Amino acid sequence: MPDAGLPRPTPRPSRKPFGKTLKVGVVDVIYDAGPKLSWFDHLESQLVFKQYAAIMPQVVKVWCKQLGCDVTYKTFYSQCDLFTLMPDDLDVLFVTCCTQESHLAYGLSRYYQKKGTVTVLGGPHAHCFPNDAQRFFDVVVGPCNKDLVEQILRDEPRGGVYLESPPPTHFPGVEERMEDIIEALFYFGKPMIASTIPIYASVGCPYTCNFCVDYNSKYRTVDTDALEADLRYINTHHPDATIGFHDANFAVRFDETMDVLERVDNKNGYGMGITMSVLNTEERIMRLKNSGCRYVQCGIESLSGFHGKQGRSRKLGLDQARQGAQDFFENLSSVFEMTQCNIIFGLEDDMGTDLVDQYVEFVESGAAGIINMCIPTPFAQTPLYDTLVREERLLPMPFLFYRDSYLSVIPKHYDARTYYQHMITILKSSTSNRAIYNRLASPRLGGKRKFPFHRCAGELTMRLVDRFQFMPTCQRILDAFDEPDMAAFYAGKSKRLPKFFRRELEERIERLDGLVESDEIEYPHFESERVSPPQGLRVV
Ligand code: B12
Ligand code: SF4
Repeated sequence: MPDAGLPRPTPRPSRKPFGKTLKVGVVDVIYDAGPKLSWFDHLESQLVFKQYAAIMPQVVKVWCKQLGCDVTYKTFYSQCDLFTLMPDDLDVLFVTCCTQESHLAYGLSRYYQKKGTVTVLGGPHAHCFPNDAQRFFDVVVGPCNKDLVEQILRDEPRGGVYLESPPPTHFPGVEERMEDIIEALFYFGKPMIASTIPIYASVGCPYTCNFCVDYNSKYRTVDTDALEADLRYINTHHPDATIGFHDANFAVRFDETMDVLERVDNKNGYGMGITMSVLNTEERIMRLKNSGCRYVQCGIESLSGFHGKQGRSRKLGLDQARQGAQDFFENLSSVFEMTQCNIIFGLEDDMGTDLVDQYVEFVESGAAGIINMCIPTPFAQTPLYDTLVREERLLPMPFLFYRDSYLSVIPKHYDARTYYQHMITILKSSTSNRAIYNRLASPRLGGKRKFPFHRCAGELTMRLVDRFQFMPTCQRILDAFDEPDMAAFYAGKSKRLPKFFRRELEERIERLDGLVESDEIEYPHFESERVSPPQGLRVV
């Protein structure tokens, strides 16, 4: 059952419930490109990371405005000095960030605390590592609705408290968020080729992948009337913009979501992430295409556990799994302009060189478009994190290394040096002559390119990033294994951060001098293993 029956809060008239007009800031700290930016970093920040703006900070901004506050909302993607984004005289500052940017969020919080502002952290990092964040913020929030925001604005709590509420049953629509969408995602007030308008058709996910924060979330489609209103608004006012569905897993209730897109006769292009098992018929794939879908992202996660993603109970041999993935993506990328395949190399079932060979074959076959190769990251509040703590395979890496290229865990079946060697082999294959030829040559010449060359720009960029950013960083880390402190750290014999990482840590936090001590970032407060974690609530 969709939750169309859930009560919608009655809109409240604008008022001043806090005795005065509170000055409030909302900052989405998206990306730290480091202290010195090359021209490529500038370009990447503008075209890629700017587009990572989240929906929830915009929602919080709308709520604060409805509560009569004077609110400034900004995103930070390394486009300027973080400390000049906001007015200086804020009463309350809301910040959100992923774990890899938490050092910047911490610095920003201290900067405003010194001015007397109450600082609040919500979002992915607050969800995963509240204990660590409580050292730097006055308030850290988990699930959060408008009443909780109102409570924080009224009480202005301090001292690192943790607060949570039931999640919202309704999100402000695109029309209410539009000025923030323009601020965050458009260029000079207009949508450009990279611009998206982010919306939800659902929140949560009914699947239970052990590395994912959504493994135990409750899946809910948003009110179909609200989705319809959003789509009609976008089609009428911004027909050239691309819609970005920020659902953890799009259209799990496939017919229900498609019915809305079809009812609206959606003409805007859209992109989303979806589970392979949902796309199990040709009819579904064509329904997606005909409703405007241009970009599809699917997670294989691992060829070792591939059968699960396809909704099969029988475990496949690696060769069969690779062939299955290849067939699936070949079909997909002949229909959609842009496809992305997410792989996490080094999950618990991954082992041996056969797996690496199969990934190389898969990548070079040119079947998938963008290959998003990830390193397992130990986000807390997940079963994988609990296992890593229990088995003492969680390395004491500072959170700013919870990003591409940096391994913060001891993989179950690879030592770190071998792991990096394999990762480099796979990354190299994504820009090998064979991969480029298979992917970009037209079918006339034996390749698999179905769309005009200029439509492959996104994919080419990602492959160049792999070759010239991701892979060289992996190579530098691999080379550093010759330093004894590095080898000892990755063997779990020393907890001291190797000099190689300390140098980068110091470079990155130099900008936070006088706000955070390097020790505070170097030694995060990790969450402990949960003894009886909440069970998955599978609602499909
Ligand atoms: C949509 C999405 C994206 C989109 C949009 C970015 C975004 N931040 O939303 C795109 C594709 C761009 C993206 C990119 C990335 N993502 Co992402 N993404 C998600 C996803 C699937 C949904 C987020 C969402 O909107 N959920 C729905 C909302 C309603 O639920 P919620 O997030 O649980 O929020 C509740 C509370 O946390 C709170 N809340 C949330 N935000 C805020 C903000 C404030 C101010 C307050 C007060 C409260 C509050 O209220 C909500 C309602 O109760 C999540 C998975 C997940 N479930 O969160 C991953 C997730 C957030 N992504 C993740 C990661 C790692 C990334 C990348 C770093 C990947 C990469 N290597 O490039 C980038 C970086 C993005 C960035 N800098 O923000 C991780 C973050 C883990 C972490 N602790 O850091 C997650 C959790 C997935 C995972 N691995 O488990 N992502
Ligand atoms: S299917 Fe995707 S969103 Fe759902 S639990 Fe697995 S990884 Fe997370």
